Amino acid sequence: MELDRDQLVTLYRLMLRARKLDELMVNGLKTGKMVGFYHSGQGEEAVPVGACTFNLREDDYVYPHHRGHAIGFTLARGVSPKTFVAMHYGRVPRDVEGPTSEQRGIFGISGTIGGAFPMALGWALTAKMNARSQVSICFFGDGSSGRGTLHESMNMASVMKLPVVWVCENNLYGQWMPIKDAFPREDIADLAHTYAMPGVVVDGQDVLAVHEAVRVAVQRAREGRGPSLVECKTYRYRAHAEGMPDVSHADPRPNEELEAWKQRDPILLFRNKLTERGIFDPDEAERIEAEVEAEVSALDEYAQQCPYPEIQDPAILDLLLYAGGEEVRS
Ligand SMILES: Cc1ncc(C[n+]2csc(CCOP(=O)(O)OP(=O)(O)O)c2C)c(N)n1
Ligand SMILES: [Mg+2]
Repeated sequence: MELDRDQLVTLYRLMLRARKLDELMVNGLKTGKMVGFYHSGQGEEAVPVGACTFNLREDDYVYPHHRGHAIGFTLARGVSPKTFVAMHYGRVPRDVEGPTSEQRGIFGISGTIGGAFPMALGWALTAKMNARSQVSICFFGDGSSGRGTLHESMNMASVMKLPVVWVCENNLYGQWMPIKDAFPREDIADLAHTYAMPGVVVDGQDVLAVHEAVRVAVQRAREGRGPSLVECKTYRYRAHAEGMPDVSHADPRPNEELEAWKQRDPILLFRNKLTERGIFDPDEAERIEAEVEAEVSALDEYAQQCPYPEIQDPAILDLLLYAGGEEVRS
């Protein structure tokens, strides 16, 4: 289905917003504004934005991937980023308008990778029992493709013809493990054959390709025809995680590989496409970029005005001091 001009521009704006907010987090870690650690999603924005923005209904269930701490997913679901920024700064969000993540079917992420599969399966079962054509969409990394939970859940979803769409965000590595050393086939989408469902591989840097593949899979699920698997080949620009004191491993990824993927940046590719197709007016891309930068710096200001939580538990206070600095104590 063709997206109209406004929809195309929206996809562009959402990817850019996700990128700039991710950069804010990475910088926030360096300056001590942000507490804890962070798994950057830079380079992978086309997956959440392409998959979730125009394919889902408000009452669908979404299990996001952890990169960018799900910012691309919540933005695509129309959730205000105020909560994301404030909470990453260790603050209590205030004056948040619009739907919460929960009201858009996002109920958090498990710290244990592989936990996604049975949760999404359960929501798909709920969707089927509700009989309102809802779908459950589950994002996972290549690194969890060896988890037993994946196989149990894919099997059961197929046997029961549950309305679930499995989307693999394959960035070729699970932490420091190259997927080629951990999975015996080239494509994770090949698992679809075993579990008797359609499986496709798409260019995860192409937001329209992701949108279209997920659209087909969602439609199939809504029509009661069961699950599908969509694999998006993508790449992360930054370390597995940053801000973690114990991350001492060297990044095994060759520099040339990283540089080659950066040439196919999802935002850059889409910007070129929209310019070539005459969708963008001459100055539009620059104007959008300036607007998004202004929004993000307003969010930065906003979050710094939000209060710290009342902390009663000395163990939590110690943890925050360790991660965030002395300011928390006052
Ligand atoms: C069961 C489990 N094992 C290990 C970890 C530590 N861990 C967190 S993310 C990650 C890598 C996951 O790789 P992948 O699924 O490919 O996602 P990516 O981080 O590459 O986006 C690992 C090993 C974990 N959270 N849960
Ligand atoms: Mg991975």
